[in-house]
Amino acid sequence: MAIFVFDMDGTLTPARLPMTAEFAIHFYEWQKTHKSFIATGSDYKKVEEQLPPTVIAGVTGVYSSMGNVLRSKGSIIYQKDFKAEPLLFEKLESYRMSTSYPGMLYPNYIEERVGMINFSVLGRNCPYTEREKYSAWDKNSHEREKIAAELRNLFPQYEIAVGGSISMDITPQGCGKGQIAHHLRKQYPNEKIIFFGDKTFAGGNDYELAYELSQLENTQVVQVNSPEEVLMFLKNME
Ligand code: M1P
Repeated sequence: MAIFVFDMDGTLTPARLPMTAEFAIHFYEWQKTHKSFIATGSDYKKVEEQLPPTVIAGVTGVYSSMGNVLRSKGSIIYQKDFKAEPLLFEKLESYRMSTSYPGMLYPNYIEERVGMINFSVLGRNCPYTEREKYSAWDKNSHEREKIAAELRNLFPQYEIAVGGSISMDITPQGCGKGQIAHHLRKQYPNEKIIFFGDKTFAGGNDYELAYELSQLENTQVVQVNSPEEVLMFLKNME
């Protein structure tokens, strides 16, 4: 039996929004006959906000915070803590102070999650319209890419993944999303592992997981652009 692994934002749900009822109905039916996992950079609180309890109950496991926490059927299977050095925080503060983004900034710009830090110059507590505004500005200014490149130089001990639309995920080396590939392979040495993500290309926050899987045998990576595409692929795979 194949093991299906799904990114959450942009793959099972629109970015930072709940799974649509229509998607949930089809996906829940599909889950009854397939083994699946969630693999997300978000923390578990956001998984609970975005996925219906039926869908969460239907997966074998949820890797959250870039795979630094694994839950299965409500229990924590493992969790990897990490405390970043003060110099990193100072640097993040300085990016927030010196941004040339012309719009308003919001609180919660350094979010410490288990095993990782999520950094957003804009601030995570922004309204959805402001998220879209910053994201469009960032596409032209490349602010996040520039910050990430500088951080990679200054702190080679960390992995920096420019993930969703407004932020980047910072983890110790080896503790990014790629770790999920190896953990799954240990649990399932012989099964085919199929991963669906919306950012599996270089620079995307699914890339590390897609890349590590591509180095293993009997794996498949499916790049999708929406939850609708996921359903289409699942249907065609029957
Ligand atoms: O797509 C996953 C990403 O979703 C959020 O990113 P953003 O808020 O920038 O759209 C974050 O939870 C991030 O950690 C995660 O990787």
